[in-house]
Amino acid sequence: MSDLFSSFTLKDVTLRNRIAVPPMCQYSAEEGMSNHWHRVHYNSLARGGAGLVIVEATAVSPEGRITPGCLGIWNDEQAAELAKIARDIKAAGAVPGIQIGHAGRKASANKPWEGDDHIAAGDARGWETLSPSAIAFGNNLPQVPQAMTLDDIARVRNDFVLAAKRARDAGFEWLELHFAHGYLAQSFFSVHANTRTDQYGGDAAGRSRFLSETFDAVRDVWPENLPLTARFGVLEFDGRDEETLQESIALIKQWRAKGLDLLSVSIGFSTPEANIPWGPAFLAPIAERVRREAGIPVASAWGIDSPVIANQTIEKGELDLVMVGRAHLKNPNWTYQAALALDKTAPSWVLPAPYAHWLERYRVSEA
Ligand code: FNR
Ligand code: 531
Repeated sequence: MSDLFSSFTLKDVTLRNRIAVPPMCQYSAEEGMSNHWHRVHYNSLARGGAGLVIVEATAVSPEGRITPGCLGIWNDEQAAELAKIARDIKAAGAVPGIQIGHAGRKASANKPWEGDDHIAAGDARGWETLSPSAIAFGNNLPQVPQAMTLDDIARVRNDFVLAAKRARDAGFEWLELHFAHGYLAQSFFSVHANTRTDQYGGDAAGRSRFLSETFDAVRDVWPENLPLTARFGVLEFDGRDEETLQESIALIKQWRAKGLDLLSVSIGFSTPEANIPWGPAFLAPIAERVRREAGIPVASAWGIDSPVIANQTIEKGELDLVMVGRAHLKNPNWTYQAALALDKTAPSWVLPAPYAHWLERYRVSEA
């Protein structure tokens, strides 16, 4: 039986355990460029022992950033700096992953700690947003986006392809497409955001066309031997959840057949009216259903910060991989502490030789 500290192999990539750091925006970039903060942040997470560290939502184009502080991968200079982060993560023994995305109608926002709302009209820091239809997200993000033309759709799809190529060439070994959380791709899928009457709207096939075409185009350029994954909001908690879940699972099955290697099960966040039943590991049973019905390995996050619960989700076969987000911000050594809490002997990836020698020969107290 697998547990939290079993290794996990997907394609040619083996993670040293089942713990992943999910993408978490730092809102600390300028013009999409990473800097010393990103190096320190990702190094500490990788050194902490997780098997996989996924770099935060990285925009495929300038207008695809959530805030002016978001990372980008639309030019070679950005990719060259990101390559250093990929190398650092790998040097610390974790697999370097990256999430690429487009924020759609949630773009052009202030940083969360500076309001989390749209940048005011007329402020030069802001920009026009894009979405399948001209529908704003709600009172907090009231800017009405432009409904995308067919040319816009083709261009953004191609931006994903260019971003995937740059991520590949920068040394990332795990790619996650951001198809979740009410950003552009999720908006195409969502009945709350997509009222188009052309081939990109309407029934489930129409609302999933942008996602599937983007997936196919990225599949063509991402190496066969490396994991290609997506994060997707499989439901909204908006009262029509069974219908959305069934549509989602049917779609994931199609992507699985075309080469999706793992799905990170998440929430749609396409409507401010959702009633989300927050609680420890509340999404794990839904992820298990996706795993079983779509026949695909799954990861999931959301309130899995107790080592015992994290381990249970793996042992029960709910998840293949546990995403531990905010708990890693509190404690980048979460994995080491989880190993101690679960009575696992400290593995070499937690105490590499340059540390273990000193700690074993000249024993220091556990306190
Ligand atoms: C996030 N989350 C997130 N999700 C995502 O898909 N891409 C991203 O870039 C981000 N950015 C982000 C920033 C910050 C500061 C937080 C707290 C969260 C969501 C994140 O990956 C994770 O799903 C949630 O934090 C829930 O997991 P935890 O924190 O309960 O373990
Ligand atoms: C969603 C979130 C909601 C509530 C608590 C924590 C996280 N995330 C989504 C993120 C950005 C920050 C908020 C992305 O997917 C980029």
